[in-house]
Amino acid sequence: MGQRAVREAGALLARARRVVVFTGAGVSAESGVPTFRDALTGLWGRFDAQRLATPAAFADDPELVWGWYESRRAAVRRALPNAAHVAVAAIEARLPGTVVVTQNVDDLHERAGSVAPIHLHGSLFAPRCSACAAPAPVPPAAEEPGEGRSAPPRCGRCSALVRPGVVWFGEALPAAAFEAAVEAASACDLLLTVGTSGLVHPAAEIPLVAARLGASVVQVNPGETPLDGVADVNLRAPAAEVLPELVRAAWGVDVA
Ligand code: BV8
Ligand code: ZN
Repeated sequence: MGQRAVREAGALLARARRVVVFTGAGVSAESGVPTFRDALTGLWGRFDAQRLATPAAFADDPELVWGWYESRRAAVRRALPNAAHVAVAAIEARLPGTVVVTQNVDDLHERAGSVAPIHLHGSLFAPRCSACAAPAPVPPAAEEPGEGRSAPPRCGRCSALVRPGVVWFGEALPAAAFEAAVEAASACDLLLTVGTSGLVHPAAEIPLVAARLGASVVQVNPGETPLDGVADVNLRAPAAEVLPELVRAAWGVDVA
């Protein structure tokens, strides 16, 4: 990784007083959780995520969609947080008041020690009733997580189908989560955007809110994104490799 860019980003982090860390699927890639665009490896290779992650797909074939989320939950349960998640938790520990905003529906930030990440797109671990929205129990880890269709449970209160607790395409983001994320982005002096293609709205607005209000922006992504021109520093490297380098450059601290 270009050491000059890491030093520059480290200086911004060392000076920062209020940090927002904005993450996408790329932060979990090195934990073996496929990014959204390739979330369809294996059986799912023949489906389009953007078609499956919709209310219409669930209405049309609840067992197919529930089975897809079951298999993604099983993959996350098998995964471990990687050094990027640990580095994010280290930033929070060093700078209380750091706000983590994630588009991910996995729980790897929490398992790495992040206190209360804002989940803009919900969570694999918060199923709810599709009719009365009552929270439903998280299904236990199946011995042999199926890689196929699976019948969603029924709501204990109204017997309607239980649905994944995620935000599907065409659905509004949870207002409280989005407002909290906009508020944090408006008040930060540094926004670190990690592992997101920046293509899904309105979540993709969050880094722009921070930049517009004068915050510095550091981007971590091996690939190009629409944020390339917005970022003050682009760290073109995998997150698990460069986030520990960034923390070391800022504070001389070694992430476990
Ligand atoms: C809404 C939960 C309206 C489900 C997700 C045209 C223009 C603009 C917008 C739209 C449009 N047409 C439709 C829309 C709206 C749509 C949208 O934005 N579509 C896009 C595709 C154009 N948005 C919506 O529908 C949203 N709702 O608009 O509602 C409304 C308003 C009011 C009232 C009613 C309705 C809802 C969007 C939420 C969808 N749900 N997830 C699930 O997970 O199954 S989105 C899902 O995809 C993820 O949560 C994530 O947000 C997104 C994928 O993005 P990333 O996380 O960035 O992941 P991706 O795979 O794309 O990229 C990975 C990146 O990591 C890459 O850049 C890669 O280079 C990098 N990387 C890889 N390895 C590493 C790495 N980086 C670092 N280290 C590595 N090792
Ligand atoms: Zn119900």
